[in-house]
Amino acid sequence: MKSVLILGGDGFCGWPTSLHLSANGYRVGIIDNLSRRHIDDELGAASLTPIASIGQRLQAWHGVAGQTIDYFHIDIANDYAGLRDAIDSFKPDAVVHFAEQRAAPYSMTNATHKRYTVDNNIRGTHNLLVAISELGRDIHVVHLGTMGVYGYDGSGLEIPEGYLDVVVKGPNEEVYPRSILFPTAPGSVYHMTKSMDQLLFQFYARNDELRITDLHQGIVWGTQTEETRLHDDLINRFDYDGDYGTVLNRFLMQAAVGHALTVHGTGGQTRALINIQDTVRCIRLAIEHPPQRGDRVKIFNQVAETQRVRDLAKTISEMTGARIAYVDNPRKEAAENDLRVSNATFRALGLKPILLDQQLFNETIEIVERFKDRYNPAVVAARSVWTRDNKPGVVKD
Ligand code: NAD
Ligand code: USQ
Repeated sequence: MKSVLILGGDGFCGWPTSLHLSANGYRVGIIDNLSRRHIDDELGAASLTPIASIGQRLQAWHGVAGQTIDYFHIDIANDYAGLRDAIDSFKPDAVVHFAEQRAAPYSMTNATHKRYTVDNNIRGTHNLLVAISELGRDIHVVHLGTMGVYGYDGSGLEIPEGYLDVVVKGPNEEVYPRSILFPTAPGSVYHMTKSMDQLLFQFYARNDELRITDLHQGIVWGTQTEETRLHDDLINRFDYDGDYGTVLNRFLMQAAVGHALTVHGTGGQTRALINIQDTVRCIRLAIEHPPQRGDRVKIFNQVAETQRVRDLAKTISEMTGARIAYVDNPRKEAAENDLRVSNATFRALGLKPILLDQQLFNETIEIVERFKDRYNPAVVAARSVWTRDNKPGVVKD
């Protein structure tokens, strides 16, 4: 039986991934310091779905699946010895690393959040790599990166999977072909930490021959997966607040409670999306297709499709009758962009991506309807601004 440690296994992507792997014959352990639950308290926001404590979650899983998932309460950024000892005792074949501060708006609010995001994300990633290197173990690291490392504008180019093949001309017309990391263009402090992670991976793959896969994932939407549906205590989190709520889930939530859909600026931003059910499938595929020792970092784009924000709003508005509000854009980002992204690797591995679909929208809206008495209108507006010139994304009338 293969063993997998899931760092950040209490979070939105990590929890359903832990259950999916446990359901499919893996021995699973979770490391999480529950910092996301503390950030909920700090922001006065909570998942719309009532999430059980980590203890109740694990007990419920044992009840429905008969499987045990081990839990280690460790801060991977600040407790190096704890992390190393957990890896040493659990002896995983693979580690999936989700344990980072992942909200771009949260990372841009103020100096404290900027510093926390960099300290937490970079130290956590580096501690993981050093621990594996110090232990001398051959463990496959699967990391969740983001589409945002590329920026979102290929200017007609289909964004490749991590590397760009270039030819540099010398002074005497000689040519030097190279394969380089796609130049990064992060749009927030959070996205910048994912760009910096890439260099840490490149170094440890070369120097220590660690086997590393970096998954550049698009915006995740949806809530439940096959496994989280099995018991109310397994329910996944659903964020809709101005910091952690992502665009499509926010729009679905806003439609269900009668709030106008908050399109930032013109809504001309084009982004990549993926359903949470596909996230968990992709992680399993990545674990099952590791690089060899000495290989360069494998980079896959974990996306299903691209969509323009105003088109998402239009689709949901036509489906539900919700009003669209074009609000000030709190972010410094291109008002309009085109985006084409290759997802050739996951397709070749057999992924048939879930595309935006009315039935799945309805399922998400049903979840929202079920828990809408927990909805807190005070946390909906996006108040974190990228620069002094930006204004919060507040609906004015
Ligand atoms: P999340 O905030 O729900 O989960 C992250 C988990 O990591 C939380 O449970 C948190 O407590 C834990 N964590 C954070 N710092 C930690 C530390 N120092 N030590 C131990 N645990 C720590 O986020 P998510 O939406 O599940 O995202 C998971 C990963 O996937 C992130 O790295 C994110 O960048 C990436 N990702 C997410 C999306 C998305 O739309 N949600 C899209 C692309 C990439
Ligand atoms: N947006 C709106 N209205 C809203 C919320 C967002 O118009 O109410 C716009 C934003 O301005 C942005 C786009 O929608 O142009 C996407 O915003 P988002 O909050 O859905 O996503 P983002 O901040 O990019 O971050 C999310 C996750 C992050 C992950 C990233 C993948 O929080 O962890 O890395 O998606 S990606 O965007 O592909 O880089």
